[in-house]
Amino acid sequence: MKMTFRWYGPKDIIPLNYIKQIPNMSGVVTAVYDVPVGEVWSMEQITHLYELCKQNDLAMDVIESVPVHEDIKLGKPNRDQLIANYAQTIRNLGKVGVKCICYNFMPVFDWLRTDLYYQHKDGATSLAYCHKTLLDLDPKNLHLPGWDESYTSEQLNSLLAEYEGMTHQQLFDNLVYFLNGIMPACDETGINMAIHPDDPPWDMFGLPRIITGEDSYQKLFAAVPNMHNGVTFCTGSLGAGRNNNLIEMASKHASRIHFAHLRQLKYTNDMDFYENGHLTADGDIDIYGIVKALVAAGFDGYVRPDHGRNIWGEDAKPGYGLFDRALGAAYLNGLFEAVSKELGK
Ligand code: DNO
Repeated sequence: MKMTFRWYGPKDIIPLNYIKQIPNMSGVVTAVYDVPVGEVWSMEQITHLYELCKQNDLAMDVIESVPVHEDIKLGKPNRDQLIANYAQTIRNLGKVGVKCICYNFMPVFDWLRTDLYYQHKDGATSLAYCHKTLLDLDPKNLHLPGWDESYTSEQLNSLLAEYEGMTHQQLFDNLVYFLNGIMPACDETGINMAIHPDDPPWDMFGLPRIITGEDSYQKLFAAVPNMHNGVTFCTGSLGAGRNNNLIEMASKHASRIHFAHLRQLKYTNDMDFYENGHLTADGDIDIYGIVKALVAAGFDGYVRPDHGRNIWGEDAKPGYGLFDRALGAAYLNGLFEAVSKELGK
């Protein structure tokens, strides 16, 4: 396992050397943030980021994310050019030794939460999701917590209209078309693609979501058997789907799990949850069991602590403070060490 930490580039308030001070931290997971989606990331931008990491003795093996243009998800005629651009970004990233790219294929919205400052009794805050609150929102006039509002209402309306009537199968076919288009670049560079599950793993505002659990994994690997077609195993996203058996999935798909996001959820009813510290006892996700399943199955990919709480007065980007993620990393390090020794791995 290689422990990593998400870093939002030079504008992140967390300095790289603080990240380096976390025990066993091998590298950061980052991205070039100032390129419009669909354009090629230049060598100059990539090298700049790479050098910053290197100066702090941190690897930049994992990119999260190279975003996929909506026209690729929609299967529009200009997708071939956009896919060629994506493949060029993969080749450019390969030149500085990147090994893994995390991406998602969620239409329009990425992860969705209804509260970024859910209050815990001890004064900590964390992200939370309430399905009823979400249903009451108007997708055409959204001001969601965490939503970056990069679309104007007009743009959002016309984008949502373009997706109208799109089936799960059509979206899936567009994903397969995209993957087949970029696999040659992955074969050349050795870069693994790691699709992030839909978060939460159910349809939103009538938009199809297709990476939600075991069935999606089977379908995805059957459609594109190339081993560079893998996943980001996000326990928080998959774990929100109450039917997903994460231990079974981890053990069955370890060779396709190029990257693992390990985090905790506490269910509050059938669909709702809040996030918590990483400890197994602090929620409904068996982090210990999942780590054990991964190690037993020979997992040797990248891991990062995922969303943490805001604690100790830190005023951080929700989910992405230093303190609780560092505690998460320390806890995960301990689990991996204990389990690996116990299993003789
Ligand atoms: C949220 C993240 C996601 C993830 C993307 C990957 O905290 O896990 O935004 O980075 O879905 O493309």
